[in-house]
Amino acid sequence: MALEIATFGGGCFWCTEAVFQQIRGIKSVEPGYSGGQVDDPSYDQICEGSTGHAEVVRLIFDNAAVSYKALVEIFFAIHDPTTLNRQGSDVGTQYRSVIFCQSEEQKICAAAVMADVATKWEKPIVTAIEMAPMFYPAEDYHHNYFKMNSQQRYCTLVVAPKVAKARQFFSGSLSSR
Ligand code: MHO
Repeated sequence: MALEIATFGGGCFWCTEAVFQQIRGIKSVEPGYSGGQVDDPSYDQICEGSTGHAEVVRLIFDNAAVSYKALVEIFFAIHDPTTLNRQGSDVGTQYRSVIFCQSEEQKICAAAVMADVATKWEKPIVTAIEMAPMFYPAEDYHHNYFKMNSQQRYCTLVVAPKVAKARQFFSGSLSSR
């Protein structure tokens, strides 16, 4: 077993956290901010949209149990990679589609999956693939947000359908936890 890090920005991190928490082989999912120019940003600053940071999740996974390629495939399946700085009604650079890589190998793998995914979309894919910059963990109340706030409106309307879709598409990869 070797632990590896993967970082994805696919819109609101309440969604991406809840999805990746379902997947076998992922040891931890941490929501946070990355890719901007402000040190230790707060959620309020992120919401203003001028920090340059994206909402991301940083995963620690066992690459003997789940491959990086499989995680990139899940990432592309659970968000819309064709809408620039936007996921549904969430608009702003904090919602951009981005893969922050730890190594040249991850970059090559992410680019290969993206090229494959591109054949399935009519519109061009706008996902950025970059080397991972500094990661800032989000405030505690964003951790396990969907689990803790499943009745909140955004959770029932936006997060729950994404989790359900992921459970359906990736039923073979679900964690038993
Ligand atoms: N539009 C949503 C986004 C939440 S997400 C953590 C809200 O403001 O509730 O950016």
